[in-house]
Amino acid sequence: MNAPAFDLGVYLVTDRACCGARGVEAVVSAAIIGGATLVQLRDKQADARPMLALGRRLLELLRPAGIALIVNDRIDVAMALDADGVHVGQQDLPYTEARRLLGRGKIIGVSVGSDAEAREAAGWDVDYVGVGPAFATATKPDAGAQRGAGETARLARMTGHRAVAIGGIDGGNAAGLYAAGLEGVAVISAICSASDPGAAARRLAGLMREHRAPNHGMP
Ligand code: TZP
Ligand code: MG
Repeated sequence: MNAPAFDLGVYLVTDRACCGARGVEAVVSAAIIGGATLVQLRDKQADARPMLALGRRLLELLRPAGIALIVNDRIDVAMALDADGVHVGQQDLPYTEARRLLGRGKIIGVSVGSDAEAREAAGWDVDYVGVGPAFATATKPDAGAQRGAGETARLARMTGHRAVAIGGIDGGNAAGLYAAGLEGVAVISAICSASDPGAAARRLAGLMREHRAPNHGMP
């Protein structure tokens, strides 16, 4: 069984602190209506059980909308949820172990932040890469130096995989990433910290429609 279809275009990565008192579900709901195309459950602090519970609630919102749910780091939680896939970073289980656990039927994304990581990812049969940080971000203090749109797109191309940019992206700079050839933009604060998350997602979706290249699905 092949991994489910997915669109990296407007990739919402959740953050409980950024979503605040309104809660992650309310933000995800608004973002779906606004035009988010993919959602990642990311919670570095949560224990497995509350993360599982939140994931179940998110699946109830996402399944009817036909939007895939990716789980960050936690392959065990992804499997328990029967989520659509996982995103693994450089300190998480390596890609080959993730694939062995999940099989071909799930989406696996990996983080790429350097030429060496791009070359390594090029040798894996990943479903997508997340490349960054594209711009300066306060959300992940150890993200490293910003690369800018051209450099982010170069790294993405090196991998030969479908690619999403991440880090410091918002309605003010997303157009350049789409125009540079990225299939999508992954955002935390631009949507989760927005006073109107639905409007923030709508703006990004509009930029995607206007600026994304017809042959965006790298390679
Ligand atoms: N990985 C690289 S930068 C980053 C992650 C998870 C943080 C992105 O957050 P924001 O608020 O969209 O800059
Ligand atoms: Mg990780």
